[in-house]
Amino acid sequence: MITTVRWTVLLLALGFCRGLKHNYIDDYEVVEVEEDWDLVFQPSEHGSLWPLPQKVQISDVSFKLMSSSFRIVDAKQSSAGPSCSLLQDAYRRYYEYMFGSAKRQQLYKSRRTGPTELTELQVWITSPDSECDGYPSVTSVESCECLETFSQLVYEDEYGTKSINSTQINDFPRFAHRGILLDTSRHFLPVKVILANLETMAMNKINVFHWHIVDDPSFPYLSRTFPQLSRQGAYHPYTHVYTPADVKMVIEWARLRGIRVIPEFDTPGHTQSWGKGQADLLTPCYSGAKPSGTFGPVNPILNTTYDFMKLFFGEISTVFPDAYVHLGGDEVDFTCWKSNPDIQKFMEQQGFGDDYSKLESFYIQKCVSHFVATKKGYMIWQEVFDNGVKLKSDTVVHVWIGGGSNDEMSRVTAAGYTTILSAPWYLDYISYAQDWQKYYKVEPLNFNGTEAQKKLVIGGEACLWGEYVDATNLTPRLWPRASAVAERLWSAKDVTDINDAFNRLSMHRCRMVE
Ligand code: CP6
Repeated sequence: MITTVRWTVLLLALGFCRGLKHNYIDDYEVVEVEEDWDLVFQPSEHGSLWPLPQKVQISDVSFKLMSSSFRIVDAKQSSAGPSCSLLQDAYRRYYEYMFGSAKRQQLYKSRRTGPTELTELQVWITSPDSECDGYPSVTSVESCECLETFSQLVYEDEYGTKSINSTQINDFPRFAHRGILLDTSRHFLPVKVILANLETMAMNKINVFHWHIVDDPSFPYLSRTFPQLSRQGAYHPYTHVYTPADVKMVIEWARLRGIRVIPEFDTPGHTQSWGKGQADLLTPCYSGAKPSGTFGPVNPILNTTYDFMKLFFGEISTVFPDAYVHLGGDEVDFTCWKSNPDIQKFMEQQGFGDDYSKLESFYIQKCVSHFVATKKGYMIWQEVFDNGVKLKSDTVVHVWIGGGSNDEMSRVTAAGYTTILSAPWYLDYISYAQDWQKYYKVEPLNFNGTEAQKKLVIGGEACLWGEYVDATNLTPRLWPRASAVAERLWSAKDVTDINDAFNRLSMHRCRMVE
């Protein structure tokens, strides 16, 4: 079932994977490595499928696939036809993915088809209103990510002949929201790097690209309404920005692969770069009685702040088609607010006492109430919920603090909010050896709560923050580590066999490298 070529690649990879259990130094302490990471590759009964389908039965009956005769076509009964460019594009992509570029096809042009040859993959879309021209959403029917699965079943012998075994599959995702966060502020990521990783996300059936597009260090988003934000706030005003055309390209590339793009414009903290192009947006910090010349979070006491946010998020809601925008709200540092006499006065007037989280809530509350006009839903980091902000009932609370199973999930779902989990999946944290196993072993519903509460967990996201990641190391840091999260969020709860996962993941990794 496995080609010589693949075996060669695998053995090379295994050279790294195998090795010795030993001690290493971590924070000046000798730590015993406990992960069972020295697994030895054996072919899995599930081939190289990743993430594992809900139900799969691979038989011994195999069929040959010839590039000259094999076609992916619409089934006669399909509700989607040739006008569905999304599907036609996927057929072309997966054909090339399985057989390589068009030139090689010519070689076998005259071959006749044989009895054990598979000549057609018929794609039968049964939902009446197919989502060809629309954008994917949290309610999209995904039971047919079948082209990816089909292509993963195709294997090659040593002469390059492709085959596929007769296989029964019934598949659907366990969680609807399966995301990856990329951070384009700490380091700018060229569009082609983003596109390449969207392609890899599709190979892992990841369906949300959480685009943490701006933050303290830089503002690469080119706003039509406020072009000075990136002109002043980007690392470079022309080369390190995402133009409206770039953003469109990313969104369309993602759409064709069934991936939603959820942008995050994080406020009121993490906004240093916004202040460079927008006067009076940030709070002036004080040193004693005088402004120190430095700035803190967004200034929550000025009307001009809210006028700006209304216009800015008005633009964002038209540029990004997804039904959700991430409004951030994490890690607000109160030091600067505390130092500013105007803010102190405002706190007194409002009766907030010394509780600056009330001021933060005041700001977010005003923002979200303006945001309602955009008719979009919003996601927020967990602090916003923790601070007691009144949120729309369809708000998604993003849990990121506390590692593995944690009480925050209980609290958020007890309050009736939908939630996604990132706390155990911080891929910017690196450690020795196969840490994918740590991500793989997470059970997202492992918290105290009723069945109704568990239903509110719509998925999770692997976060790759960009402090130490740029175009040179992003791909190897993300893959195959994020694949572990992808399978946890797609496959059935009882898919926990680490050996089987290792065997499939080894081959899946080779496929991604290819
Ligand atoms: N940037 C932003 C970050 C982080 C967060 N928000 C972050 C915090 C702690 C760790 C990793 C990343 N770099 N905007 C928190 C959501 Cl360990």
